Amino acid sequence: MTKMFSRILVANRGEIACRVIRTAQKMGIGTVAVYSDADAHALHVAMADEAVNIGPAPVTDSYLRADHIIAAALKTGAEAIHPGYGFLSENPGFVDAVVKAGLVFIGPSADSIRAMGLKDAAKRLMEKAGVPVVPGYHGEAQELVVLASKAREIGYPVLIKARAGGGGKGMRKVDDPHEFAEALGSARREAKSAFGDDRVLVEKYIAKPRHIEVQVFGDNHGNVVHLYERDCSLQRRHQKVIEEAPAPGITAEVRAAMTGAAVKAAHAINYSGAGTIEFIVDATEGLKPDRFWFMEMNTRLQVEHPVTEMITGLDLVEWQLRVAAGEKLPLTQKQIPLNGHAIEARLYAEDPAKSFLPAIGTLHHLAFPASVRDGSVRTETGVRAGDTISPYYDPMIAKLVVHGADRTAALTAMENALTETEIAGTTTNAPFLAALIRHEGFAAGDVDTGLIDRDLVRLTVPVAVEAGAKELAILYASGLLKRAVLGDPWTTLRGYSHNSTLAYPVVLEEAGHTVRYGVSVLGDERYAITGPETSIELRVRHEPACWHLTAKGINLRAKTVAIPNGIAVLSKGAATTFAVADPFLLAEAAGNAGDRLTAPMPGLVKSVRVAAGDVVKKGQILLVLEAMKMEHSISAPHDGKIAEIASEGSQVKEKSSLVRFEEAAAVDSTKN
Ligand code: MV4
Repeated sequence: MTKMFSRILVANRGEIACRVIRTAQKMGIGTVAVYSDADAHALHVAMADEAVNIGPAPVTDSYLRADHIIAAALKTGAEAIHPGYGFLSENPGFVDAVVKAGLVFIGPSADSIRAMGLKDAAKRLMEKAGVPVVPGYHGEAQELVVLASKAREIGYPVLIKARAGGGGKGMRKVDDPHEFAEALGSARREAKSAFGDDRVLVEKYIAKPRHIEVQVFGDNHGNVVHLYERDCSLQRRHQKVIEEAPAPGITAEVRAAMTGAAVKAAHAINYSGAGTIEFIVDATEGLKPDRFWFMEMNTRLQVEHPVTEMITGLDLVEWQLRVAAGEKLPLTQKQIPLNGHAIEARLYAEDPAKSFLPAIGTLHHLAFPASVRDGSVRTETGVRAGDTISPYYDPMIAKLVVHGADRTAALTAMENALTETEIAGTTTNAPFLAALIRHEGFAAGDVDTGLIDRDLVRLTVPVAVEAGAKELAILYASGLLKRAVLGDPWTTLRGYSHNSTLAYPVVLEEAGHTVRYGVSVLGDERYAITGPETSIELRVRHEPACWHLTAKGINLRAKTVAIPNGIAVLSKGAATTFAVADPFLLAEAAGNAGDRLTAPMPGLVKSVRVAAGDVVKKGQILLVLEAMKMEHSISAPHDGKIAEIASEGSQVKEKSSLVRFEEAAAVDSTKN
């Protein structure tokens, strides 16, 4: 007889911590959250029965501190640790330490993780177990002559890969033998700096690859099953964007071959718990049973596990807990259903129109699709309205997961889910995701890992501001719409027009300029907006979930929400924000412009290139700010003399001063 845990610690944050806690609660298991200083008020902390602070915001000081996490488990009486994904989830040293502390690691053994950690050794092991592996050289020899002759045997083009690799680092495609030595040198240097290991392997280059992975599950009684495949071919810079199950176009024959190979792979390392076998598939001639090869195994629960849950109706976290507690797998292979089609989209705080620059900001308004409606939509998130996307962690806001009877129904459900998602306060990739869902190649199931890059320009065009959005923002900012809804007789008075010179002022900040508008009431639901050049008459009706604005050339249904310093207009899954200036603060703000550079987001001053007293030229780089794992050069907006500059190594808050100029350039920010 096995006994289920009475309390577990979740060694993670964000949506996956919330996901694990939810299943634990369903099973009546107590939960302990851990959190960094930055996460004290995070959703996962609020959801757990208790929570322990494990250190400062940087992950190396908190979520990667194995010692603090194990101490937290011991202190709170947790019997087992769920690692989620990322962080310590595939760290065999952590698993050893957990076991040594007398706790259970909810995941595979340290040996299983080690067996799959190095890509060359894993491939040799899989080859021996009879799992198809990409034709190539996965041996120990590293001399140029040996590798170059192996490349000739394999046949060009070949791909050089770091054996410690992942994420495409240290990967070089070589088309011609003359380029081999050069490519090897550069792959080695990149691998050395990324992984501290410059050993490589050489493979046949697969020209039009698809990424198809098989979900496997093992228990501690020698059983292994698979839960079908997921297609994760839609990636950008090795980051998955959209995942789905089943794989488009897969046949029963190919599925049997792939899932059979995956189960064989898991058996070869006595695998226990949730795992994924990744295959690379040559999609040049459709899916064929002899055109897929083992890439690597992920020895953890994956981000995209919900698509598998949607098609099987199973709870993979529940399975993880049961297996870790010593139970046998809940179902046999034959009992595992496959129903319909599921798609997941990763909603990120980032700006596709600016090379996917990570965005930060506060989620002033956040509303997800009605998640329970009919079970066809599920949102996995770790944030709430009012939360801030911090530069310390992955900027994923949520995963939207949909299910439909078939792929077409799932695509429609996803398009609706994206349209119903309302986020104001930060830029998101929702329009990019919607463009992908509508992409004719994707819709046809013709997916491969190059799809996004081939059509990147088209997929990332900035969304045009909808006609009427600005007018609606101005009307809302005037306060007149709210009064009309509340039935204020002053504004709802029919025929109210005798005092049309009384215009309510609204001042917007538009592209660095301050623009003044006046709003007057013409009658019931009728208004006029007078701007610097034009005047427009509009009608606004209040509908249950939105405003309906009509005017010449305008027919807009949208929601409005007030956010700090502005109004967001939400429609069709996109938010357009308008900065509203308080006319009384304008004069003061104008006096401060031009002589100061402020931090566009919180971050670390990585390097300072000039000093106080230096005379600088327009465009000259003054300092480098590291934020969101990226470096941003801050350059001089005009010639001038530096009065003050932030110090190297200092942490700065959003909008705090980075540079102050001595000779302020004359800037007239009040002109229209
Ligand atoms: C390949 C390949 C083509 N041929 N191997 C990229 C990350 C790493 N885990 C495996 N990767 C690839 N390996 C051979 N022999 C093309 C890729 C690849 C890729 C693979 C899966 C998903 C997206 C990808 C994007 C670019 C390249």
